Amino acid sequence: LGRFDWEDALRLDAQLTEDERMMRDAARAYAQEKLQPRVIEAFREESTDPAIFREMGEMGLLGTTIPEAYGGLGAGYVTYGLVAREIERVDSGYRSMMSVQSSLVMYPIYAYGSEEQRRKYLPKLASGEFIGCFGLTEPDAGSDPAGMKTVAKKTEGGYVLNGSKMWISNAPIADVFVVWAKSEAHGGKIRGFVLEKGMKGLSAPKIGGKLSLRASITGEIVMQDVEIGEDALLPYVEGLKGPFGCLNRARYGIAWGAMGAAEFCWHAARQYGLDRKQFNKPLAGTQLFQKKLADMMTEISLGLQAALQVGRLMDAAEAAPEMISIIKRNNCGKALDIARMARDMHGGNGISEEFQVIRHMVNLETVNTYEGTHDVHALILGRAQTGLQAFF
Ligand code: TGC
Ligand code: FAD
Repeated sequence: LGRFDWEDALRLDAQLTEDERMMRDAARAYAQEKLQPRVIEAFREESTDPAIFREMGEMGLLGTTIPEAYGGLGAGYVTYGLVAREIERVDSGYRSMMSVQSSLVMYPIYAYGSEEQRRKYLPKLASGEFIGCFGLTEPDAGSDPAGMKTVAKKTEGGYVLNGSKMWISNAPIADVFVVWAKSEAHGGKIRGFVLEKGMKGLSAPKIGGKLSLRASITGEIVMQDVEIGEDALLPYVEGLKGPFGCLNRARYGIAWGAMGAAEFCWHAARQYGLDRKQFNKPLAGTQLFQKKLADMMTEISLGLQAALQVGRLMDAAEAAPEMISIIKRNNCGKALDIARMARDMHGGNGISEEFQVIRHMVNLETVNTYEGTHDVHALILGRAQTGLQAFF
């Protein structure tokens, strides 16, 4: 009979390659040594240090799956997932900064961009010299991005963009904006455009007062007669499958990341229960406490196995979007439940920034909502098995 390691219950580690383990360990060391010491203050002050992008770039954490020729790491999706898990073990906001840059900005430029666009943007995005953002959501189009109002009108040498985007990660500090708009010249179809900071008519005001994901800056993108050349159009994709192709990758990374945040909360609750005595014995020695720890261990072990399986299928180019909906939805929902449970198990200390579980808890509210809400992924999965769409 085999040995049981409570921290790696289903032996995820043994299912990884040497290279995957190495990259995971490097990401863990960076996250624990460089991100962990600044996160409590960053969250309290609602401040985002742009230097984090350059640090992540140096570590090879930006564009993990983008080929080396464009400054990426040329690694697989399991590696990308492992990195997301380590970063989000510290804070969902830091993972958000990393996954927007990698999956929502570098990926579309790589997959849908011209060779000139790839060469112009990818190496600087990979090094963190450029910060990127992805504008799909609008004030009146969230779960239903097809309802977007942003339009691109054809001009002689290019396009003029008008519209506004809402809830955009990284936007106020971004150099590069991947923006989705309905293009009149393409029959009203959704097309992607790459905008740059400083363009006339383009602004990205910060959204203040967030009580979740405070270490990751979020903004609007306002476009008032922004004139761009033909070379700003992403030439090789048309329709909603453009942004969804990016979202598949980011949602997959979130499924791993949410498990990292959950693991932090689980480990913290376990340790707290071992250290804290009430009624003359450690809390961890009570049945209710142990039942909660057992639930946490079980859900995290299953969630990680599912994410690994989808990652292997992504590396084999065989993953379906519905598989990604299963793991994004379930892992985010379970991580949120686990964070709430860990908060409760810490008693009064659970609401203090020092113990960190409440920060993870409020962050996971956002993670459960963005990139397709928990319920929107349920509708995707309901449609997949009944053939009936229940969105409207
Ligand atoms: P529907 O009719 O289902 O599809 C329209 C077209 O898109 C294609 N498609 C996909 N392609 C690739 N991958 C996917 N996952 C795809 N899903 C759909 C589909 O084949 C079709 O193509 P075509 O060629 O036939 O036109 O579209 P619908 O309008 O009915 O959509 C419904 C729904 C709910 C599935 C969709 O709109 C949805 O997923 N809504 C959620 C919106 C969302 O996820 N927004 C995310 C914004 S970005 C963000 O949150 C970043 S936060 C990042 C961070 O900080 O970490
Ligand atoms: P709505 O779509 O209005 O949904 C509200 C509620 O109604 C939800 O509970 C939802 O599940 C439910 N609902 C919606 N439709 C249905 C239906 N048909 N049936 C039943 N229930 C339904 N977007 C970007 O483009 N880029 C980013 O970088 C980005 N970063 C973000 C960062 C943060 C901090 C946050 C909070 C959001 C970010 N988003 C980003 C936006 C995010 O993707 C949207 O908030 C999300 O898709 C939900 O859209 P909404 O907020 O408009 O909610």
